[in-house]
Amino acid sequence: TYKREDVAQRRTAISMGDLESQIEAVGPARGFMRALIEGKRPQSLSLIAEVKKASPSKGLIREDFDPAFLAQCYQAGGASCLSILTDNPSFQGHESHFQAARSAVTLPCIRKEFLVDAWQVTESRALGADAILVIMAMVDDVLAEDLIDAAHHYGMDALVEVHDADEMERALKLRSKLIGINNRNLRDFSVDLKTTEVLAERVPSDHVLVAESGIFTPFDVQRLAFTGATAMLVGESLMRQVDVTEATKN
Ligand code: IGP
Repeated sequence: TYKREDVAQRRTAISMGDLESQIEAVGPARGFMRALIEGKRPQSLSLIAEVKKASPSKGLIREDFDPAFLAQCYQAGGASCLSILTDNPSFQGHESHFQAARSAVTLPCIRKEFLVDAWQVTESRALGADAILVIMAMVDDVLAEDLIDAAHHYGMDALVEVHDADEMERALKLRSKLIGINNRNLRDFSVDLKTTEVLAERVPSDHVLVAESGIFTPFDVQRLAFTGATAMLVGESLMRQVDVTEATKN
């Protein structure tokens, strides 16, 4: 609900005309889903590397937090796409983090934000977003479809995030072919890579699958590569490294 109030406030502060000229200025969306497919290597996964300062479960993750620098490290390390948190206060993110990170690289970037209104999709594009996140646990099917339609209208991709079989079933009826399985349970923050292993079986081969959260070791990656996933979304384990470029390479 804090998100709805937040959105209502920003919506009155920013005119549609301003957003449209910002959209002109950021240039066309970079192909997010396409980059994930092209970045996939045999027996491995393409990487969406996340710029994440803090999380609700772990608190502050990285002290020296410079979104533009981190984005450059990720690009130099071979990531295919970036994910940048804008949510505040839970993740200590900010819209400016997104803009700084994206303008420092050429990689497609997803805005990691809790979307509760299609207006936020327009706002995301104005910030430069190449993709948006649709969390099935937070939206009904009508809103989910609205968010996806709005994303596609602006040439963006929509990553539809699920955590259980019921959400997966709903997600597969939607118009986006990009599905994310979150290994983290948003209720108690526990993570289990089995979530991807079990739910991946339901994903048809014309969809692109992203395994999200709780990925730390090369063994984790290997395990997920067997599920048919195309990509992985990694935040914390990279954010905790001193040399982010080197860590991204591994
Ligand atoms: C990254 P991790 O465990 O590697 O830091 O997880 C990403 O999957 C996680 O930040 C995430 C997320 C979300 C954050 C997945 N879905 C939805 C905010 C909102």
